[in-house]
Amino acid sequence: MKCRKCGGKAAINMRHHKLGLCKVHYLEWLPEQVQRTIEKYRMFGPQDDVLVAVSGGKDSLSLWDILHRLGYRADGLYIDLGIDGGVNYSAESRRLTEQFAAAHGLTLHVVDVAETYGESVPALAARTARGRHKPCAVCGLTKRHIMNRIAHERGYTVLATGHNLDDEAAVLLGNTLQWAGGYLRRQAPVLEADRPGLARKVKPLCRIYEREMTAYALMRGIEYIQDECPFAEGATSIEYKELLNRLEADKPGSKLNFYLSFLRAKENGLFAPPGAMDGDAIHACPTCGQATSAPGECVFCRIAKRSS
Ligand code: Q46
Ligand code: ZN
Ligand code: ZN
Repeated sequence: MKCRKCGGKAAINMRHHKLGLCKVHYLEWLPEQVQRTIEKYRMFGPQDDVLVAVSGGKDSLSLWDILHRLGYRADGLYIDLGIDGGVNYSAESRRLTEQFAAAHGLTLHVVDVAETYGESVPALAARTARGRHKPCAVCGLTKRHIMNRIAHERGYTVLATGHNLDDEAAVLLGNTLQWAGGYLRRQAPVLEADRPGLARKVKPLCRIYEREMTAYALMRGIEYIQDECPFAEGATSIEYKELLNRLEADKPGSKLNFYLSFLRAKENGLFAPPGAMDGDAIHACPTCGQATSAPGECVFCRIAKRSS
């Protein structure tokens, strides 16, 4: 396999694009793809202040690296969830994130959940019915809350996350299997701010295969946390990813096609609500001001209050 650009030895072969590239040209090609995604879905421009949610994993660190290489103003946000699980997951991912920021001279905000709200995510979750099995529900809620808060307080206009194509396709498969209309309607490369003054959420890697992100991180020499969060084990999304991988192995491009056809179908009105939008019941939480559909205070504020 040869590089299509220079004829040298290809470092990666992307069957779905029928494209082989050497290291030099791959490291040029991938940021171009991300730039095209940013433009196609009108995610943000050079005038925006972007906050990248960084977990210490390959996707978010590479996203931060790419945005920086593309010349965007992008700062990082690391949320220390206080997850140990025997592998010191949070401590190690935090160390790697701080190391990356320091090496590239980038601005990183760190929010330590236990320091800020009195308890780590697993401890917060243990107090609620939601936390009976896994802390993921409370974890997701907490991350969303903190991302919105920091973006708002520090004046970022855009919040970028490192979800790649495999992530998005797996979520899409899960939602499709249940015909979860509300979720299908909301799944998109761009989520507009739920209130004026809040940041819009964007996923610049939504068209990039997970395998392509791993290759990028390795070729750029980015040191990232390889362990998954210990609570991710057994998640159905992992099963869906494996299913999609089997499909992809048989028919290269299936994953991308599944996701892009969904976006096109949606553009053509497939999931347009018949009447009122389901966002009608949304109001501002009286405590933190963020949008919520819960009656009265938002669920996060209720959980946080119980621990303090
Ligand atoms: S939600 Fe659950 Fe993740 Fe939080 S507790 Fe770990 S697996 S990190 S994306
Ligand atoms: Zn080349
Ligand atoms: Zn609230």
